[in-house]
Formats: sequence, structure tokens, C-alpha cells
Amino acid sequence: MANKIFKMITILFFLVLIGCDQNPFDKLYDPTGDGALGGEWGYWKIYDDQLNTRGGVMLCPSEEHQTFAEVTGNPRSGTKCIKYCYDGTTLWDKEKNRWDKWAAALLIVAPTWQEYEEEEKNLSPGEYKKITFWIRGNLSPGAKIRFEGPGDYERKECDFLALPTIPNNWTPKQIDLIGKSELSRAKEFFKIVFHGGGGTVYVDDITYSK
Ligand SMILES: [Ca+2]
Repeated sequence: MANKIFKMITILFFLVLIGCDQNPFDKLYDPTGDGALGGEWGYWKIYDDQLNTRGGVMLCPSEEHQTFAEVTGNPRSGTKCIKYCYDGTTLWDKEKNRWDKWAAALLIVAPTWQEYEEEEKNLSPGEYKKITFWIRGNLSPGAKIRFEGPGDYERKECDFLALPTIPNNWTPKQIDLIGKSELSRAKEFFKIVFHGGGGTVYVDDITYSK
């Protein structure tokens, strides 16, 4: 009888655990609860089958002519990956005051784009040296793609990886964090930028590591 009760309590405990709103695995990725890991971790998967940053996604220069979604077809790992498309239409760039062919999806530290200006995070305790990720997809003629760490690319304050093509099959890529990105005041975790035209890129397993 005691054995039966023990079993029931164990099952109940398990049901309570899986019924929680917060994914218990979140703690593995984000023990501080604010989206920044301490020094002894030095490894942080910011996207696997979900965004583990507690931050949001911001589309630039506007949300027109581009889509950012999680999809289930042929992910690199698990059940989902990111799919980001831009149709290559010329868009109005408010900051530069001109029409231009570019679009960007930003994984930001703020929960929403409205809070983007106010929010920043100190990622330096993680002592991160690179951002690794997997991609597949295609680019339209004349288009290029760039993957960026935190910071401002135009001001040359941003570590990045620029590519003239996107491989058809899942391929590992890496941004070396060589010090252009100021990790102590990050406003974004990761950025995908199309320029000169459009395309489709699938991204999975984005990881900060030592
Ligand atoms: Ca995945």
C-alpha cells in the first residue's frame, strides 16, 4: 500500500512539473532569469526549438515584404527552426532617408521592439568567443546575406559574417567575437540581414560559446 501511495505521489509530482508554464529546461539555459549567463557557463543556446533569450524579435526597416517564423519542416535539430524571408522589394529606410533593398530580423534583448531603445544586457560574464549556428536556404540574384552579433554594423562596432550565397543543405557557420561587438552593453543577440535583394534562410541552433 505504501509503495502504491509513493508511486502515485511520484506521478502527481511529475504531472505538476510538466504542467508548469515555465519550461523547466529554461533554467539550464538561463539560470539568472534575465537572459544573461554567468562566467562559469560560457555556453548558451539562444535558439534550439525556441527562443531562450526572453527577448523578442524586431524586423527592420519595417515589417513589410518580409516574414519571420518558426517552422517544422526539416529543422537542423529537434522539431523546429527559424525561417526568414525577404522578397527583395525596395523599402524606405527612415534613418538613412532613402529607398534601399535591405531587410533585417533582430533577436533583441528587449521583450518587444517598443522597448528596444531602453534595454541592454551585459553578456561579458559569459566570456563568449563565438556565435555558432546552422543555415540553409537560397538567395535571389544580386542579394547577399550577413549575420551579426551585438552592435552597430554601420559604425564598424559589430562582429559579423557576410556571405554571397546560402548553402542548400544545413551547414554550420560562425561569427568570431573579436571585440567589435560590445558584449557588456548588448541590445541584440543575433541579427540576420539581407541586402541588395531577397531570399529565404532557415536558421537553427544559434549558440554563444567560449
Ligand atoms: Ca531546432
